[in-house]
Amino acid sequence: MKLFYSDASPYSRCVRLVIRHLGITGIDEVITNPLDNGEDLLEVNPLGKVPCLQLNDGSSLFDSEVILRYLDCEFGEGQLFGIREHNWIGESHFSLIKGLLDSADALRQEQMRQEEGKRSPFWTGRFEQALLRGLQHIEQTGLAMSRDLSIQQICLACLLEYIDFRHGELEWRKVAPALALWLSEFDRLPAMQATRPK
Ligand SMILES: N[C@@H](CCC(=O)N[C@@H](CS)C(=O)NCC(=O)O)C(=O)O
Repeated sequence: MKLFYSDASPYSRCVRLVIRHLGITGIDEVITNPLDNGEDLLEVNPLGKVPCLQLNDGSSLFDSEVILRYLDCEFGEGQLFGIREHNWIGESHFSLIKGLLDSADALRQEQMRQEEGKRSPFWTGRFEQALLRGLQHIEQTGLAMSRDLSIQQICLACLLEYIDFRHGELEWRKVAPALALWLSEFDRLPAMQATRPK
């Protein structure tokens, strides 16, 4: 199998963490800048986005959620997502974190527009507020406190470190101090250190 990923992409990092956590071998990780519009990526994902997992039969899986569910189902016996029918609240927490990843990514796009003098204060503020509100909500659910490693925790760690990487000015630790403490522990995992955004 072949995983198209980029080092900066938090969605790619979630997948790379799961590969390491489940001890999956036989995936060739191919670093790819989606903005280059390389033929290799466009052939497997018409959206031109990473991550994308090409299976051994040539077919491909995207986006990150589909890849994560596939890996958990095929290699993890569902240990990360759990049994869907019985965990609707957990599913919503996953959706919240995924939505926050989208807000952080959209905020990055605003940041890039600033270089062209086209940043929108309205959208910048809206994405920032969504991030702060969402993290405060996650803090209150206590999901980071569970001892069992879940897909929510993996994606949350990727989200928080992506915010630090791209949006250091966002003072999220003030609204979610328990998450900050949790991240400082979680960050010690070898898989976290091996997949730092750059
Ligand atoms: N919903 C997608 C989002 C993937 C995504 O937006 N990836 C970014 C990198 S962080 C990308 O490839 N951007 C290129 C583009 O938007 O054209 C997922 O969960 O995989």
